[in-house]
Amino acid sequence: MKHYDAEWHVRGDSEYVDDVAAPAGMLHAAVVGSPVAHGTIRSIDSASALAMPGVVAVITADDIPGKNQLGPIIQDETLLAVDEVHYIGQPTALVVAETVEAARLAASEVDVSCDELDVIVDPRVAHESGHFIDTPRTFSMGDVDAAWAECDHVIEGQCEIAGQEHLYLETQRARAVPTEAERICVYSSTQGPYAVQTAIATVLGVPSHRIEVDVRRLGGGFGGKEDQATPWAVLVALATYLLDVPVQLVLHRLDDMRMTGKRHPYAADFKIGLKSDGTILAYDARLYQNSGAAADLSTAVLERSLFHGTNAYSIPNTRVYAACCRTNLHPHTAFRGFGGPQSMFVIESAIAAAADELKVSREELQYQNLLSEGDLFPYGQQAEECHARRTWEDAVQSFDFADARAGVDAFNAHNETLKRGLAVMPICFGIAFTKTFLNQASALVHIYTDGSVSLSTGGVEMGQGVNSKLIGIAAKAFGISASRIRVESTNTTRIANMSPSAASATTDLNGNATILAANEILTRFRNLLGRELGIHEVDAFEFVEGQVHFRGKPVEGWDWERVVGTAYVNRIGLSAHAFYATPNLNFDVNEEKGRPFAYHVYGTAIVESEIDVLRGTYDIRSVKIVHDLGRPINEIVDIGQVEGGLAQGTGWMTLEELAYGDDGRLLSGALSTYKAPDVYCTPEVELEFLTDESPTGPYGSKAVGEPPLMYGIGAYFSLRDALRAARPDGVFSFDAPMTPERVLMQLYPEVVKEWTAQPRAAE
Ligand code: MTE
Ligand code: LUZ
Ligand code: MOS
Repeated sequence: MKHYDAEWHVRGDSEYVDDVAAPAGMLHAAVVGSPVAHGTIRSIDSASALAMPGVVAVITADDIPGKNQLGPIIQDETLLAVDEVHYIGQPTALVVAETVEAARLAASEVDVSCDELDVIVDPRVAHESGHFIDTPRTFSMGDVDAAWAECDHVIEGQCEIAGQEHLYLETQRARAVPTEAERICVYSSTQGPYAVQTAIATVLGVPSHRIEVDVRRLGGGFGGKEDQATPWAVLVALATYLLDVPVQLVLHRLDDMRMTGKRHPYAADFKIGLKSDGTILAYDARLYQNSGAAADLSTAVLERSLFHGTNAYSIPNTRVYAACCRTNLHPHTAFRGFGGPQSMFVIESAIAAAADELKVSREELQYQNLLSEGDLFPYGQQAEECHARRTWEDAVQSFDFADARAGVDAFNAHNETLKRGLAVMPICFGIAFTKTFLNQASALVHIYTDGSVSLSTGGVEMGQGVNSKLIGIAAKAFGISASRIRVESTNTTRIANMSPSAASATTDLNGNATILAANEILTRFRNLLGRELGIHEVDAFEFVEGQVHFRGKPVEGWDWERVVGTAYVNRIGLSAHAFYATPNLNFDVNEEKGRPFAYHVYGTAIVESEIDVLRGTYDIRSVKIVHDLGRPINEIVDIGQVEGGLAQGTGWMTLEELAYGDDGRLLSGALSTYKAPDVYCTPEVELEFLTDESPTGPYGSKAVGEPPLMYGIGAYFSLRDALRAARPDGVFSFDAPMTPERVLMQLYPEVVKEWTAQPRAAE
């Protein structure tokens, strides 16, 4: 089955928030952001903006009827700034006008004047001065301090890992429409409709049942709309509440880049200890997360960094310390991988540093220390159905790693200006929200009397194909054709209290709820068939391609439509609502032990690259992956997720340079200065799937959304391997991304030194 939305996408028929015809009298909003990264507000002067043509209102914190309070975990943010501002672009006022242009022009005329305060942008500086969000945490296993004495080699190092812009095609946006009886319906491009509903109710000071949030689909989320879609939806709801007309806000790309948080940059220190045979005995890491100016999802992201601190390796003595460091940048947020990629980069760096020291290949150390069945993760969960070694072994065999290595060596022996590199990248990613309570979902199924089916769940379609998968699941559960089923928009009046579509768990959670709802209706149908046909053994009834079967044989004259119609006239309900909660999850935050994940997704990638040692430019030549997919529900969608995740991870590790000035200004705040991978960067990809049944995922499937992003880390180490071929004696840092500039700086440190020693010309 193809991607459910493909046809509408290609025809341009798919509707996003701004594509729906505007309701009569709709006004447009634009946000006034803080001009400074840290300061006390002296005044907000909106007189000249209000005098501009088409401007209807300028809304500030004083106009908020309920609580001026936001924040998904810790309520530490305002909707509109009061007294102080903490990052550039922080919303301070909202201009409402008759056109988008008038609103944006007027927003630039609102004068926010501030007395500037000290700005911190570096997480290490924030850490030293104790600027934390919540308290730092440590996961540990074994006795790290005692283990160093038993190590033959102890290596230390540092990492500096840049963040990443989400770059969803559809920027943040929302539309609010007043409906009767003081209710507001909000169309939001959000991964978390329930979070939006709750935040609006809080800010307006009204009960949740007065707010309806509806989401058809997103033009990409990638985590950037798990929480950070909320303020924009609350702002339009506030404007609608105050003015009693529909209001829409669409962020301009430049405002979206400037105002919204991104993947967290991390700094890290590591220490790794090995026996001379290559066994890793001890690992000690300190992770300094650049959280930005408010909590947002940072504490949860930090937790996942801790969970994935040792990636797919078994290290008996491990200690990972991690701190959310408060800086004066936009609050950073969820991004595909959710803190996992950063800590996985650190352990991969430590292993690379150890390989340099021991003068062995990085792959040798990686393989030797891979997780095996039954090994313990530092947080106390056991590796069950562990495919770390299997995917590695399958990859090196299927894709003939030895031959690839020999080819690279031969190439390098005969080329001076081009050098090739290879890296193997194993991944291990835990599936479930790490906040156990979020692992719940519900589904609402209606069957109409003509046999067509309407399915609602809390799952949000953001391009990842959840609707295609849910249709596949419902079709399989009912035993009918997929063409009979439609997935409805995600709406808070049909599905209450939904968890965000995130953590790669949307299909697992909502798909399982869908199966439960379908089974409720099927049970009614079986009993009905039993009565109609005078058969007691009702469990032997099933539908196969829309036809009733009994004990595996077709029952003449009884098909889906007849059963549905018969149920209707017999006054049997044709709707069901079901609730699912993932079983056997627990985590004790005092002990930092438990079983937080339903299962893990494994995989191994082999990445080959080529650098030009004169220009610093490079090419990722090929990526070959063995990925642990479970029984796929929709293999085409899954291939798209693996390839897309890989491209996004490779971009993060190689091209996408998120840079900030000391004044907290985003320097790479436009698409002219921020380079994301395009089709020309996309390497040849070969995929092989492991399709063992998952015990938890619907019909044995496994979550697929985030894990493949981390194959991108392999691109970094592949380039590093090529650097090593060019400079066998080179000393390379562990700073990401490995941009072409950085390739040159790694190759020619003496030149960099000379340059930086020269006094800068006055600017
Ligand atoms: N794929 C597309 N096309 N667009 C997206 O926004 N988000 C990713 C991933 N794949 C995303 C995507 C992220 S961050 C997550 S958590 C999962 O999809 C969410 O969907 P799932 O839970 O259905 O996998
Ligand atoms: N979001 C979240 C996530 O709230 N909790 C998680 O554990 C998570 N994991 C990955 C991505 N988003
Ligand atoms: Mo994804 S970072 O869980 O939205």
